[in-house]
Amino acid sequence: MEMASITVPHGLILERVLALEIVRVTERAAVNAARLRGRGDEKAADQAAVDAMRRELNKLPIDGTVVIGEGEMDEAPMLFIGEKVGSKGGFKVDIAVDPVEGTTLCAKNMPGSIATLALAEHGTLLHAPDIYMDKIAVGPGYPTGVVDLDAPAEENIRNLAKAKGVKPESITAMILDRPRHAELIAGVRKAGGAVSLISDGDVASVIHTADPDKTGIDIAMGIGGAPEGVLAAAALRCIGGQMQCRLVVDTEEKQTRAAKMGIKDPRKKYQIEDMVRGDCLFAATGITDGRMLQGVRFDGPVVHTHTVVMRSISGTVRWIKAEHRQLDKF
Ligand code: VTB
Repeated sequence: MEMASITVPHGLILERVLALEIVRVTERAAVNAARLRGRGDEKAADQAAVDAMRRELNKLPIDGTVVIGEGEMDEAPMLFIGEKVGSKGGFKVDIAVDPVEGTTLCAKNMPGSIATLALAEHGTLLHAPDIYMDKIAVGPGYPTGVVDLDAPAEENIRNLAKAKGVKPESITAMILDRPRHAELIAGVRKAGGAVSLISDGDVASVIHTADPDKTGIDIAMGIGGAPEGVLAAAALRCIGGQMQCRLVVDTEEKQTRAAKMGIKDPRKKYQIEDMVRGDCLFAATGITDGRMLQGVRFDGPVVHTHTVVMRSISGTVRWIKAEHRQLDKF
């Protein structure tokens, strides 16, 4: 009997396969972290997710290097920067991980915690130190430069509203609830916009901008972690949208750290293509319920997970709801 065949260009086979394989990685990290939801122990939840992620990454046919991870040096228990993962011998890739984005959200069982990772061609991801990064992001469909990291918040809200064809009152900005954002928040409100404050989890806030009708979020703004900035850029590279970022290098010590990671101009204004220079895959699984992803649900012998996975090469976004019955795999 003749076997049916699927025609996939040779160079894309692995990447297409990996798009589904990385779902297993974030699913398992999310389930392991979710078991520790609401226990007040951020470290334990993070470690559980890291262990699951590492175990699953090591099963993939990749020669992977963690470039955005949990520690800047050889911090053995975590997925540290420079750590090699995968069954080796395969596709050479760089990996950005945040096994629990929003560890506090998970520890307090509050909405918005996700397990996330991005995988890209080797040498194409920005090696960002774990310092702050100023960010601004909007979803697809707007003219290039509709908002600008260096423009006042009022101007950005007004320009975005104009481009969307609505009044500034219909624009909602998602911002981390931090004292450092007092001026930014005031600026958005002064222009007439609404502010949706979050206590953690600014990777998700950037992704929300890609689907404002569903999430209610038009723009993500403010200072968060640089590693989270690179992960969010990978997601937007897949779904479209605009993002501008700049590292906050305000001490000599940070400047040295940035330089050590190969950053020549610490004041550089990054566009998405500067942070993710080639094709990438991005996946996120909900740990706790959020605006876009449901959290892990434990239902007797069945565990439910909700994942989004994206590929930049095709722009395909898949929402995967999984029911897991073989629970020893976690
Ligand atoms: C953000 C947020 C993260 O850190 O990057 C934030 O996305 C920034 O740091 O979930 P501060 O908490 O110091 O403001 C997190 O909240 C935690 O990593």
